[in-house]
Amino acid sequence: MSLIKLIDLPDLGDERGGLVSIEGTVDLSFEIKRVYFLYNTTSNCARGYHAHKNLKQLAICVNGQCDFILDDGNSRETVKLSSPTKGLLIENMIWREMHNFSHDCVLMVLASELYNESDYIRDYSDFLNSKSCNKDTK
Ligand code: T46
Repeated sequence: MSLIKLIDLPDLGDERGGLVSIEGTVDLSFEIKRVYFLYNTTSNCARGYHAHKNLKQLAICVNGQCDFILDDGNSRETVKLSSPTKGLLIENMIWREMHNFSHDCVLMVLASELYNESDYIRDYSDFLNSKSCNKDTK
């Protein structure tokens, strides 16, 4: 099964321009508790390099483009986000990296939880260990 789960976000726009609406628990499997966005990302800068223990997120490139790498510890896939009508669903316990931000990229993220640094796994070996521990207890 692919790690890349893209959600189509209907464009409700008209001749005046685009409009996308996202309703937590209606369009998403989680309630939206936090919204943040990345913008003015320095060229050639990569971000992410972590996984979350519990957090689920939907990432939408509302302007410009960037690449996401998702990794579940077994396989690694890349997807380019370049449309405000496509949302990338990122489940918990998925390692993510973001690369190739265009200068005009605005990456908006809808998150299922408030910010909590203890939910981050920022070391790749720790991530792989946590994945294999989860496997062992199943
Ligand atoms: C993710 C990817 C897609 C906060 O204080 N509150 C927040 O809501 C966020 C998101 C970050 N921060 C602080 C934590 C760090 O001191 O802002 C600083 C930069 O965060 P970080 O280095 O984690 O940023 P990215 O771009 O590597 O990752 C972010 C999110 O943190 C992460 O959850 O999945 O975007």
